[in-house]
Amino acid sequence: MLEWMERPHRRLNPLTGEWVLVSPQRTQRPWQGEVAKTESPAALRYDPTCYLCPGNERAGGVRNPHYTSTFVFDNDFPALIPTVQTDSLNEKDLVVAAPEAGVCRVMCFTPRHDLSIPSMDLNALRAVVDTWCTELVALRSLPFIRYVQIFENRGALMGASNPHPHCQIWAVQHTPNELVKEDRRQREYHERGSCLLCDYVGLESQGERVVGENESFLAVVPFWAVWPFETIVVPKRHFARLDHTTSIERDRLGAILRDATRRYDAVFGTPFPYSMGFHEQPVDSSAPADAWHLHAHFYPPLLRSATVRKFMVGFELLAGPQRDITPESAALRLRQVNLPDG
Ligand code: H2U
Ligand code: ZN
Repeated sequence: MLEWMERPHRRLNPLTGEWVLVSPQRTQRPWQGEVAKTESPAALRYDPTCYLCPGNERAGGVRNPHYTSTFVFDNDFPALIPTVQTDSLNEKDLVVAAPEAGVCRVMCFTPRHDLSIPSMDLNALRAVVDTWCTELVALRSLPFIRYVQIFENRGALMGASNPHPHCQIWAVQHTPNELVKEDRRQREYHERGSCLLCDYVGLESQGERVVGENESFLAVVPFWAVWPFETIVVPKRHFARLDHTTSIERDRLGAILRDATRRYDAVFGTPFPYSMGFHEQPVDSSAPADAWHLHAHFYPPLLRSATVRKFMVGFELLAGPQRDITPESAALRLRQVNLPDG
């Protein structure tokens, strides 16, 4: 591997079949990046102006209950609505459109306005995992739903509209692009006789790209990571969907998410923005269940400090992604960062 760290190369993302350019020679200097403290975490436990806090009125006029754990509601400004239509548009296979139905939900992780995954306790995180599972099962059972995407946008940099800890859940009528790719790649890999991510976990265990782990989950900067500090969280046991987790696995999922996000926050001494979400087997998957391995992706944009982010521009926008800092050095930083007590 060592000689690969000194010359430009490309790496394959086996989950999508896409390549990423890696230019490690541009960052041979050891990293002593500044640790700038900027945005400090929201201090208020309850914010009377927050539309997600318990008892407050939302932008759409509905009042939140005085919830004490997680709280899920239908998005007041949904991107999709559950009306199924059957018409379509196709002019010479060039101007093509099809209707899309769906359900958009918003989920508050906790009534506490000032917390986030890294500062929540394990019991509260367990409630989050349980609620994710309940929502997945309920939404997946709707007859027109083929895929349910849970995602969290954290931080204004990633477009989060509110610091109150929350995520979104979109259930959609057609399997989205990223899932189509992952579905096909996992099916094709499985045709050789084993699961892609089971095999990958085997290769990465205890390795140089590991960020953290517990008995049930591995957090790793994948070999093919595009974003500087991108990670995936993968269960060590094979299963295709979040609600297939056992009780202890749900506790350990909360723990690994907490550990991973605490590491992120410690890297630049700032709440690390990211988009994260789970990838599960789509309802109309082309692959058998033993080909599909649930996982979570974290896509964080920061590169060198709390304010210096990676831009996907130029070559990356027009041709394909590229990175300088290697996944191995990003993993080392995340693994060795000093975590605050707690
Ligand atoms: P983001 O922070 O990821 O944007 O998620 C917040 C969502 O909450 C967003 O989709 C919805 C927005 O439409 N929302 C409501 O449903 N009700 C409100 O009162 C404000 C925001
Ligand atoms: Zn709030």
